[in-house]
Formats: sequence, structure tokens, C-alpha cells
Amino acid sequence: MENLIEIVSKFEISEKIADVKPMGEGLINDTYKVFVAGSDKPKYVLQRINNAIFQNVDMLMDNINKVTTHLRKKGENTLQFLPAKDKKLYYFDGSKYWRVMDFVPDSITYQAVTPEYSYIAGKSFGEFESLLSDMKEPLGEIIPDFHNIEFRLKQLRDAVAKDRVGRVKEVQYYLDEIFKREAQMTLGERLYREGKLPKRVCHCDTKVNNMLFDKDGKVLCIIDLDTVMPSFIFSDYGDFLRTAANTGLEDDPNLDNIDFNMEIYEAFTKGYLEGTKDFLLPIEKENLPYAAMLFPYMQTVRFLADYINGDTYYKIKYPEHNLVRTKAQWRLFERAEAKLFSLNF
Ligand code: GN1
Ligand code: MG
Repeated sequence: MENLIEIVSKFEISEKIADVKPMGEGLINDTYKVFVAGSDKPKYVLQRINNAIFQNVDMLMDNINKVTTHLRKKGENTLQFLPAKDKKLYYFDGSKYWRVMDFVPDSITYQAVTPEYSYIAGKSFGEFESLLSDMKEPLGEIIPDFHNIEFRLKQLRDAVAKDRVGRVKEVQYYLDEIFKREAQMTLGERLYREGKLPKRVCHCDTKVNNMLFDKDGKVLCIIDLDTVMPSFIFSDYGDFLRTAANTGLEDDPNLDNIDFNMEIYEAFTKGYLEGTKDFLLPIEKENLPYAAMLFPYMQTVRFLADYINGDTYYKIKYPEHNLVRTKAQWRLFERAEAKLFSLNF
């Protein structure tokens, strides 16, 4: 394993680095907290950027820099990255890419929220989109077609056709159920092609744990800005509910734990509509129930494709992990569908 203290020393930091410890639960990057001499609280966050997934690290950090600069100009709290000694916002050690940002002091993350916090989160993510709606400089599409469900279904079909590790036969039930819903679930892309649905600058990874709160429930900062890019607002609305309205875990092995919590859904929607009232179009508003169904659906497709491909994308903790995730996301989709389908279709 690389010497993490040495890596941190490649950045513009004057203090003496005392320790580096693992942090967080992300499925893509590796994250660590950095301690400096004389304090028992973390001072910085070190991240190894997964550059199999984020292949254009210059574009990645350039996007993030544009977003944080824009937010900071408006007086918002946002992530602060430190330059490396060569002034770049990342350090390349010859095989891996690293970045360092300030640790946001006295911040708390949650894996689950109450309706009250869900309302606050809805408002904050709505306002986040609103604050970014007047960005002049275009952002690069860091992962092309990231939330394009037609593309994700195509990737699933390709995975099935190759059946690289012989897993297709055991997941046929899920494949049938997924493709049965294809026409409804690709609605967003059709509306886009018809010119009825816009793309806006979105966060695109609005999981519950990507928001830092203070101890009084105020939102301190929205984090994990890697995927900020143009998308349908459905991305931010739907992906938050995918994690927040789930009464179980994203990878819950006990499907009985999983339900779609309508109280969280309603509180979040209320906050989101308030945060976006300046710009949200009727077509976007009308299709919010669709968005809440789309994200558990899309995540099922993505976990299942990765399982069939032999686990090449998401970090896994045990061999069946992506299958367990697939089943858990599908159960969440079914619950959301049962409660929301008639509101939209
Ligand atoms: C990934 O790395 P993390 O956990 O923030 C993924 C999201 C998925 C999520 C599923 C770049 O996010 O799109 O929704 O896992 N990020 C990328 O938990 O693929
Ligand atoms: Mg994340």
C-alpha cells in the first residue's frame, strides 16, 4: 500500500501530517481523513480518484472547480480543494490520482433521514440546482450518458449477450421484469427527444450521505461533486428518494426490511418544490413520481449489469454483493411502483 502521508505531503499544506485513516462508504473512490500534528480532529480529506471510471481527471477537477467557484461567489459553503505543489488540483503518483480538500468541521452525515430532514434536503438540493442554473461556463459530461436509462438498458443487453461469467441464467427473472417496463421507464429520454424536457446542471449523486448537516439540522454543505453535469432534474429528485425513502439498506439481504416510505417522499417533494419554484417547468413537476420510480429501476439495471459482467464497476464486499444489491433495489422499485405508478401513468 502506498504511503498516504507522503501523498498528502505533495499538496500545499504547511502543517505536519500526523495520521491518515479510512473514511466513508463510497462505492467508487477511496476516501481518508487526514490528521495534523496537535489536533485530534481531522483537518483534510484525501481521496484516491477512481480513474477507471473518471477517465478524464483534468475535466473532472475543472468541472468541480467551476462549480465550487460559482457557489462560493454566491456566498455558499462548498468544498475547498487544495492545490498540489505543481498548482494542479490533483496529484498523479505515476499510477493513481489523488486530491485533497478541507474537512468540513463539526459536520454530520446520515445514512437515513426523518421527514423533517428530508424536507430540508429537498429544499437544499432544489436550491443547489437553482444556484447553478445561471452558470455561464459549460461543464463537461464527465461520464457520458450517466443517467440515460436507454443507454443503461443497452449496457445490460450487452452484458447479457456476452454472459462473460455465466451468471445470466440465475437472473432471468429480473431481466424479464426489467424489460417488461422498458417503455414506461424510458419516458424521460423520449420527452427530451421531443424537445419537451430540458437538461439542467444537476448534482447526479444526491444520496442522503452526500449532504453534511450541523448538529442543529442545518445543511452545511453538499459534497461529492464528481458527477455534477447536465441531466434531467429527475436525477437529483429521484436518486435522493432512492436512498432516503428506502426503509432498508441499499444492499439489504432481508427484502422484508425494504419499503418505499411515503412520508419521506412527501416531505422531500414539498422541500424540493419550494427550492425549485423559480424554474421548474410543469412537465418536470408532473413527472416527479416517474423520477422516483426511475432511480431504483436504473440502479437495479446498473447493479445487475455489473453482476453479469463479473463485478468490474462497483466495489464489492463479498462475491454475491451485486446480486444482493440488485434484489434489494428491485424490491424498492416494486414498492415505489405500487404506490406511485397511478400518479404518473
Ligand atoms: C456510486 O461512489 P458513490 O457511492 O457516491 C455511483 C452512483 C450510484 C451509487 C450507488 C460515479 O456512488 O451513481 O448511484 O454508487 N457513482 C458513480 O450507491 O457511478
Ligand atoms: Mg458518493
